[in-house]
Amino acid sequence: MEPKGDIALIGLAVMGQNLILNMADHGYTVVAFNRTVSKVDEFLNDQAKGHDKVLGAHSIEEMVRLLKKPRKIMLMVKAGKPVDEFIETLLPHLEPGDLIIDGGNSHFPDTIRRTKYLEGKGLLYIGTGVSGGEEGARHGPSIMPGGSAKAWPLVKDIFQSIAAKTPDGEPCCDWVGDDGAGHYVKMTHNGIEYGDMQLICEAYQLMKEGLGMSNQEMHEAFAEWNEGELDSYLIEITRDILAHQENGEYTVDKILDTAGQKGTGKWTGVSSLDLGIPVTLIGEAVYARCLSAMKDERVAASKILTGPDCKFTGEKKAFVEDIRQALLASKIVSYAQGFMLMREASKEYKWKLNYGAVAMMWRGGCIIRSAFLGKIKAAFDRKPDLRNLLLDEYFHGVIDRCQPSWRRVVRSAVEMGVPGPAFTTALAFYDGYRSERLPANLLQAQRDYFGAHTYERIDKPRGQYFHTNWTGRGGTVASGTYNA
Ligand code: NBP
Repeated sequence: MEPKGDIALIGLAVMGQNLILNMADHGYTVVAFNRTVSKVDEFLNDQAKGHDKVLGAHSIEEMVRLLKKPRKIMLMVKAGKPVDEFIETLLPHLEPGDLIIDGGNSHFPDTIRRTKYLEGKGLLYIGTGVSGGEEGARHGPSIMPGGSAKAWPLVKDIFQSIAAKTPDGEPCCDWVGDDGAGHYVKMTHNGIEYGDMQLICEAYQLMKEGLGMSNQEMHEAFAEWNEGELDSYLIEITRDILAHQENGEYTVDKILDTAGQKGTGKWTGVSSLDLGIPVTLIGEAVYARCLSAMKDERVAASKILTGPDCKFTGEKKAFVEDIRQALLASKIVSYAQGFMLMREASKEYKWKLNYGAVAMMWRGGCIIRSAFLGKIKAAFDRKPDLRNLLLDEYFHGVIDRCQPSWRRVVRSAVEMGVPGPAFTTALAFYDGYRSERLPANLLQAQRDYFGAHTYERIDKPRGQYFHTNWTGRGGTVASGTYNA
């Protein structure tokens, strides 16, 4: 029998099933396979029933036989060991030029390693971020592929046709770069998602505890915000969550305040530390989840530790507008930090990332989709080598406008004792980034004092290092371990 399959997909959980149906809707014949083989028939007889473009395979051999050459096999399985195990299982059945795609949330160093490994065997490899959850997978995800550049023409049409589209009709999918670039961009996307969610939660806590607003009032505020500059998926779902009731009670009030996490935010923070880029807002967002998870300790501490006895006395409506502007300004800082991180990673891993294309891929289909990303795309269109988003005329105009509100919100939060780590760190970063001079002169003096680590001088060329015998007791020998 003539092989008919355009692509195979392994992993029939929520993401895999929905991607298969999405591909089939776009005219591609997809071969479905799963480790637990019984799930293949369950899928064919349930969600895929009546779809003649979905073929089931009950073994790897059958799956490979059903595929046109060069074979394209996409894994949508749990990230980590299952991906390596499936690669090893597939290898004996493939020929040079065949392509394995990993669409799970793999850590980018794994993708770098796997690309090298499979290219060494004459095969092609793609590690791609797929965002948007179940709904995105079914009706149009954001897809961020990287890996073997030669593999892109093999899947470009499939990926771009199933991807979400921007309001201008552009697919939210483009080639990101070599080896781990796609998974790096997806990781950064998830980190930014952590930051956006934390900012919304801080706005919520300020409204609820600082202003004493009801869920209905907050629902209305978020509904209004979603009509303007903050128009985004996360603001929209927050609006709906706040209004949701079960048995006459608000659902959100019944949910335990301990956040979970799967690690992509942490990976972003670790990478930022590795690369020396201050991605402070995502870092705070990860730590805020960690602090929330210490529920028992917080409950005990709440009975002992005290805060200020300060109530909000100003005009409530005006302060809600201040919070909106603080959120917008902080969000700009968070995205600026995320793009700073990708710029450094691009340099470190030699990826040549296209930042405008990244903003476009995030414009639709994914969790951080927003009108705001259209503005980022426009900023990189204006100046593809833009050093920092904060320096773009549109964004620094917005920050100028929002700054008084942003500072009022941070000050009020501190005065009322309502935690606002993301709002606060964003403002501190902004003030640091715009400072011509920081107190690191004193820090360098301290390092030289106790460790003879040397320092550079403002009255000498960069690259010359000096040591002072601060106490008169030390010698003139500088530390040889100094690493400028
Ligand atoms: P899961 O992450 O829950 O993975 C389920 C699939 O992995 C099943 O097909 C399962 O096979 C297979 N699997 C497991 Br579990 N252990 C395996 C092993 N040791 N060897 C081989 N296969 C194994 O599914 P998902 O939520 O659809 O996510 C798939 C990927 O997409 C993940 O990497 C996830 O991080 C990523 N992702 C998920 C979302 C989302 O919203 N859920 C969004 C974006 C990306 P079995 O049926 O035999 O147990």
